[in-house]
Amino acid sequence: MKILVINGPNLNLLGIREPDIYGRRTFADLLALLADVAREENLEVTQFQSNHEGAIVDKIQESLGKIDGIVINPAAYTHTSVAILDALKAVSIPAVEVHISDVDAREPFRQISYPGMYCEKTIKGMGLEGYRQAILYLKQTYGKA
Ligand code: CA2
Repeated sequence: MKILVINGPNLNLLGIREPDIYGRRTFADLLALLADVAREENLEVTQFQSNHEGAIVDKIQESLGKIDGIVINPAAYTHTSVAILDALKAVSIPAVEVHISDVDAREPFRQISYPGMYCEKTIKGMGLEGYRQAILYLKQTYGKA
């Protein structure tokens, strides 16, 4: 099973600033976690991070026919991007949204998610472990027995 993990703007800075909100684990730690899950669960997991909305839309479009499940943390684009929502709808690949922080406990503007309107599930406030949970959900729901 092929899973694509997409990370939006500034997530490459994880661990460098705002540890009170996003924790002390770095982006490199996230990549290591994804590699561990892939090995343990016998999955092909690829990761794409971009600070550009159009690049994320392009990546979702390119996934058609190649990827079985998408895990997406759209970061700030969560709260603004109809384009990412439309791309997810267009390819119709099962998707799970992840947020490292508990967005519901933060500013009101973080409580709307456009990509989340397509995603089957949203995991929030679990730190980097949320990515593991999202991948396991996709494997359990869509992986071959
Ligand atoms: O909690 C999450 O995962 C978020 O998607 C993170 C986004 C934020 O805009 C969303 O509301 C919730 C921000 C990612 C920025 O990450 C940084 C990491 C280190 C230092 C500064 C920003």
